[in-house]
Amino acid sequence: VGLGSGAKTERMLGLMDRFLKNDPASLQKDILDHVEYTVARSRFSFDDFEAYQALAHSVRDRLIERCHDTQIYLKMKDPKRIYFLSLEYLMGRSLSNSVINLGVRDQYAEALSQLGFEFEVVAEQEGDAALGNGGLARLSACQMDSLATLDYPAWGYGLRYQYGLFRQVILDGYQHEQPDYWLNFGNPWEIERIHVTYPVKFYGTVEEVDFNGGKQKVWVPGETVEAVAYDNPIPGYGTRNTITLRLWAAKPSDQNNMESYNTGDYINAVVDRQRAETISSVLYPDDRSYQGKELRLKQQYFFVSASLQDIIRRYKDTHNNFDDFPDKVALQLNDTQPSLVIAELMRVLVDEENLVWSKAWDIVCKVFSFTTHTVSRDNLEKVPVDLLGSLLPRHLQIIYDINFKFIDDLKKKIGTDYDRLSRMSVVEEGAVKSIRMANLSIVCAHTVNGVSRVHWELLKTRIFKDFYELWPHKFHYKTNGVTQRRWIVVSNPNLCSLISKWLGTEAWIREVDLLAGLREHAADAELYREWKTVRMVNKMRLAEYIEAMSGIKVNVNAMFDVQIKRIHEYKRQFLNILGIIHRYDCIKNMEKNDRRKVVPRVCIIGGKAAPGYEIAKKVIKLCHAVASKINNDPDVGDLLKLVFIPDYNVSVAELVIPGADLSQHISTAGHEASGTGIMKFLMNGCLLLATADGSTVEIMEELGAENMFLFGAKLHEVPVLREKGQNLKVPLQFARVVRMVRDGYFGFQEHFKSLCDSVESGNDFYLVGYDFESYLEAQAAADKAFVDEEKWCRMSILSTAGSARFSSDRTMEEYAEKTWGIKPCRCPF
Ligand code: GP0
Repeated sequence: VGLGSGAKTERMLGLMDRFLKNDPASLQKDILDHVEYTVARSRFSFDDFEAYQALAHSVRDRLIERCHDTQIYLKMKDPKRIYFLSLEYLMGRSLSNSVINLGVRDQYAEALSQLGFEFEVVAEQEGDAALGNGGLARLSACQMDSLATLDYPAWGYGLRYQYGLFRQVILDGYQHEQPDYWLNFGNPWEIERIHVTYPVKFYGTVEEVDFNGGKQKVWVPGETVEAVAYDNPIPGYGTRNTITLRLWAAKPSDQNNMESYNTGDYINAVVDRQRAETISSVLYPDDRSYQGKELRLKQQYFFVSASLQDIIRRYKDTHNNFDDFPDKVALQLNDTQPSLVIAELMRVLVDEENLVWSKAWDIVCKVFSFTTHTVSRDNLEKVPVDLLGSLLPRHLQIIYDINFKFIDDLKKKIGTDYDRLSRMSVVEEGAVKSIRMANLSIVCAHTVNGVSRVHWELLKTRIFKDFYELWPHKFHYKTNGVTQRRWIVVSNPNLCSLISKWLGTEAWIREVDLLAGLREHAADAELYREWKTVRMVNKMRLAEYIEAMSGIKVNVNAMFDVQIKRIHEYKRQFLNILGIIHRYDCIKNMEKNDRRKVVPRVCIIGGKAAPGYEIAKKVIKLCHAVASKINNDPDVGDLLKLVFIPDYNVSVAELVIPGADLSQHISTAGHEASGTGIMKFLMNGCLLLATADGSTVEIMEELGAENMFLFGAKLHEVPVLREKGQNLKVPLQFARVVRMVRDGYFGFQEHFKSLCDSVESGNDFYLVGYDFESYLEAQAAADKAFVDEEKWCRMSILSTAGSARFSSDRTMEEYAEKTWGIKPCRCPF
């Protein structure tokens, strides 16, 4: 039945809807029905996991209902849509988030409790969806939540990996990687769309054929794989709008080598066919390194091609030519991984839709916006021409054509500055001739966004200086943000209630600026008491987790000092550990009496190292070696503990962040494009010990430098300091702690040698030695503040109050208005 527009249809839809009831009794019946008919267990006997499955299916039914309503309404209104293309999403768990956004958490909790189950326990049964590496991937997830909540007509597109980010297992202090076959226990949050499939082609040749009296290039592909859609509903909070994250899985296609079935080798032909599925089988675990692997390139093109076919199919439902395409479609490139879509759109428009090049190019230049997440030229993605040419021969030609025209125009503007021309070229000549995906993206996108103000400065003055000078109007920034729904409401329910109580409203969950209202109460003794209680309860929950996991008993009155993020040299976990060694050394060398003055600390570190990143893995080993020394030293007792939390992921973060007193964000200035973990800690009232890098600079402006512990070389000092090399002065304490590691004080002398070498003077690229002294000063300031409980509590309240600007709601509004040109479209029924 086709739906018209107008009042009648809206009325009709209003009547049709809401046949799923949300009172506890209906929910209970629903859960039991799912126990019996979906999970296929007796309604008289099921365990926590089965309860989770049934519950999830009941929620899923409601999500599907809302998804349909949203899509029907959008189809009627046909607004401009934003299509968010990202190769990675770190969604974590979905249950709690969904029931909260749907506004049915308490009803479900009640229904469960009548059945003898506890909501929290049931929710713990869910595993994480870890289809991403780190900051970039979690950012995508936060942004999807905001897009849904703010009623934007949005779709997310990505890949449905069968293996998510590896599980980290620690054996003898060393990281081991285990595959994360996360679909083993089923995934109630996805809807398999067996009818939404597209062929994706690879390899083959390009041939010239006669067309309209001229010649036209056609791609004759060699292999076809089928992309199948899996829809993951993303519910908004306080709205019926539920958008879709559509992830593609690879399946064998019937269009492939039919003839091989006639050769008699039936079994091998089937096995061969099955190999198509490897395209979407595994997530690459190295964030920010590109090694020119064919499978990776296949993944990129696979997801981009299927997504674009889907987008064009939807557009064509209501249009019969491409004139309005830029008014109806905005395509967002989350970093360069999806950038092949540029060549693909050109190919579709020119080769398949028969538009002339200039017309197609005009469209392409209007639809793409590009966000870059990196600060360093070395991390930019480069695809070897040989690889691209064999996998996607037609796309390589198109990219050459785009570049030819770009360089031609550029010459007219800047003349024959060959150095600059070659720097800006999309094609890099050299030992391995490659395509520079960032240059391709900048040439084609109407807007290039950085992820913080500092990042934008770096784009303009360093990595993309040449492009900035050519097209200053293209360069902008949208400071990253995180969603307060997941990072306060879901993960810190006690703080959530407290905030609502003091603000007298829950409206801040949608209108985050209201959080600033807490400032008014920042001197209220009653709020202090309640705030401290909430924080203490969270610390106790974290302490229990630490003990269950590592057997280490920690003192909840100690300062919980946390650094959780991917392990990277530039993030300087090594600096943190050396600081801990210094603290330990000081305690050991104190008179017994003086030890009473030490502020007790529990240092918590967590994070994964890329499997091939040797130095990062050694940092993990060092952390364990130091921990085993400190934690077993009776001289130290409760004054200092060091805990490594294994297998850091989204759900671990949800537990750790609310329990942290102090968190560390200590990258060398100029290396963290933004940083988003820091925003989650800020929202939860955790104090920050940080360098003036990425978004921290903006946080400082919002909060006041006096409410954080800042240290370290400034952005402009870093290059000057590096110049000094061997002549750079480093403090004596630094030499001493590095020597302790070198001399085998913590064992494994040989193993830690290269780690120590990496910070030796003249070699210390990340300025660990140089920043050590000011790091210790900042740590001492934190100790001092912690002793003054009132002061600490006030700073904590001000942190939450000052976090509004770092909500992804604000980020998404900025993108919508300034970059994508889209408007909210709220489903009225
Ligand atoms: C940046 F280049 N980020 C990359 C990458 O390959 N992976 C990745 O996670 C991160 C940045 O390091 C960040 O500064 C930023 O906030 C995030 O992307 C989102 O923009 C650290 O979280």
